Amino acid sequence: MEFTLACTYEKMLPDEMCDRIINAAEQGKQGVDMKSTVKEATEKATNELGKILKAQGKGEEGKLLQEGLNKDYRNVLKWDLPRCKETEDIYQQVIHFMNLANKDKWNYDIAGVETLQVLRYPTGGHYEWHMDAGTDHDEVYQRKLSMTAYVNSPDTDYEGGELLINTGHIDLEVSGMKKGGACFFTSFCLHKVKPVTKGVRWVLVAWFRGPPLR
Ligand SMILES: O=C(O)CCC(=O)C(=O)O
Repeated sequence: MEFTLACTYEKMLPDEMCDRIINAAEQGKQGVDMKSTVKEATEKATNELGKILKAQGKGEEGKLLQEGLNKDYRNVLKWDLPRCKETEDIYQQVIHFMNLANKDKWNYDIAGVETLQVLRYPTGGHYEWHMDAGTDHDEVYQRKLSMTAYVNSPDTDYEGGELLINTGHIDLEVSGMKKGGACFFTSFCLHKVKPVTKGVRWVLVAWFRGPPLR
């Protein structure tokens, strides 16, 4: 994609890594818990449960439950993919490509990557317009670059679920992506994911941080 706000790579992750990422998420307790609980509980009960989990020190699980309630805005399940021995090769690959993209397009000062996340969009799953930068109060390191990596096949595994990036005057559709491909974009772009109309969309997402822009 020839555009200064975004940059794509046809193949960032080998198929074996893509499959490992989905398997890790499918076996991950957090996402499974959220899926079943949100489906079965009423909104009020789920909200209460979220508060209880937070009070028990399970803040992240509580937050996930409460976020999961707002399905009009974001209907997706998420899992963290913590950095460890088993995932280090995935982190290295992502960081390597981020460095290529950054050198090619932005030359931002990047200090590190947040914990990678795996997202599962079911049929009907979507994510409304939002911006990744400026969503927290970390004044030391700000989000500068965002990434979506396609870990299943947009061609054969699902329909819809297109990533759109707003350029200020058009909504740029990230098209032609294959399993293992990746799109990097500046974290201050508004972006959204259109509803998945058939199948399930799996992606790996990342945010890269660095000192404030000057
Ligand atoms: O699913 C995607 O491609 C983008 C996800 C996203 O926008 C986010 O997690 O902030």
